[in-house]
Amino acid sequence: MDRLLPTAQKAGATPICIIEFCHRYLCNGDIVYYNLLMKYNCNVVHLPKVFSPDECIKISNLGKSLNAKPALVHSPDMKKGGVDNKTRKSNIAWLANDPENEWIFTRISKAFKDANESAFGFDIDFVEDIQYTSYKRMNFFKPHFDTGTKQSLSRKLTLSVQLSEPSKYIGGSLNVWSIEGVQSAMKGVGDVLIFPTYLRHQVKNIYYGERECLVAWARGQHPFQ
Ligand SMILES: O=C(O)CCC(=O)C(=O)O
Repeated sequence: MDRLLPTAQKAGATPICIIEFCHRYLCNGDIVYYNLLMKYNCNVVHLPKVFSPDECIKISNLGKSLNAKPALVHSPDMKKGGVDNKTRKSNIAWLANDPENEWIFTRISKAFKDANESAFGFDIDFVEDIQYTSYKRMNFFKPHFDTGTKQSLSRKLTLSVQLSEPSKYIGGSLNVWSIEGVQSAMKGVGDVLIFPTYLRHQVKNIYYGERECLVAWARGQHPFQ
């Protein structure tokens, strides 16, 4: 541990803060994340009203037309993902980057670019297919990371767009463990949260109604390692 302190100091973070964070929240064997937290900042960026309410209704209708299926869970030792109702319960569908969806990709790419320039400075050059997600009553996504498996090591940033009116559901907060503590995504329609994929995050249980969102990831050529 002492060996790593100078790296943290060079990175400008408070070492005690990072070490406490890593000890409390990262699992055994997560030295890769530990090193990442040292190397990169742990900011989260809130961008209000990236999509208008009408646009969110349009995206919600599009998502509903896609016949969303139960979401899978991936872990480093799994070849293929599988359904794991103890870790993740929600339905998802994928939006391909085709001409019909271009306006959504353009807006999301701009949000990534703005946040990256102001807060992260990662090398990012590509937005994956976008995930439409619907959480109904008693759905959730337990604490997890969005990078770590071989396929996801070049994923740098996660973005979530709130599509549902906050009055339409109870629960369902998106919480991210940043270096400053747990941060909750704003719940306004069209609000966006962006954070590094190596930060632990969760979606709390929904007690009533439905929460819909879009989740997108920006990749860069050089994987986190
Ligand atoms: O529902 C969200 O806003 C985030 C979902 C999430 O954590 C994920 O898909 O990795």
